[in-house]
Amino acid sequence: MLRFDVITIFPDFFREAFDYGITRRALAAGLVETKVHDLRHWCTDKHRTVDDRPFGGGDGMVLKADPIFAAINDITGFRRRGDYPKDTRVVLLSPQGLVFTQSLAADLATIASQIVLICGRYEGVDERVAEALATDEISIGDYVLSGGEPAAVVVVDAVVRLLPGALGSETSATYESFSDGLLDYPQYTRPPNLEGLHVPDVLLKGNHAEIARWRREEALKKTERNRPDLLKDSQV
Ligand code: 9D3
Repeated sequence: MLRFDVITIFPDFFREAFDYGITRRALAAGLVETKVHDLRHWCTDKHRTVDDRPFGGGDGMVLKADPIFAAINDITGFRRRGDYPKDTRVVLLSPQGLVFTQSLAADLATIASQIVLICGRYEGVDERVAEALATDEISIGDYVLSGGEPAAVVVVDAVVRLLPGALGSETSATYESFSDGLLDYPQYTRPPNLEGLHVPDVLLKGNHAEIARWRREEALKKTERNRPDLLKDSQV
């Protein structure tokens, strides 16, 4: 059983986030459990303040460290990164993190029994969270989000489908990249003629060797066009 704990100032964001597809089935099957925690629960002042002005000056506000330290202590039972057992991962979602990949998802699915996801916000999070609490600092890509919440949903989805017993874990025996390092070949289904848009003839003829050759060729073309970076480290 893998347990996810999400720490956020927008718990409502996750209301139905895990209620679909493989995540829903994995939850129903008891493979995973997800708990969403409102960071304000650990804010003790009258106004439940989650953020404050940056030391040294500058624009914007910084998410305070002390409520996050209290939350991690309550949720994990431990006070510092060095104290967790090795199957506990505390992930800070921030634009400064390592870019999330399939191999990092596989690492989390294999090693962890508890994954705590801390959602960043505002201009940033007090760096002591990265220094002393987080085992991992993860970004989901080079674009600006308004917070870590969408990233948390992405990480949960990518990890859950790799759990043994979740549909998806058997279809992707090779975690390392997308199957052979290429993008998928184009797929078609009925009807064979949609308003004059025809399914390629080769797929209708049933010559499996020719179909395999066509698919590989098309996957290569698409990868060259859309993701030339993938070709550099694939052996095709
Ligand atoms: C690098 C941008 N920062 C410059 C001052 C400001 C900033 C922008 C967006 C600070 C925090 C955020 C909120 N984003 C996340 O918390 C975040 C994120 C993202 O923006 N992109 C990709 N992955 C992630 S994971 C968390």
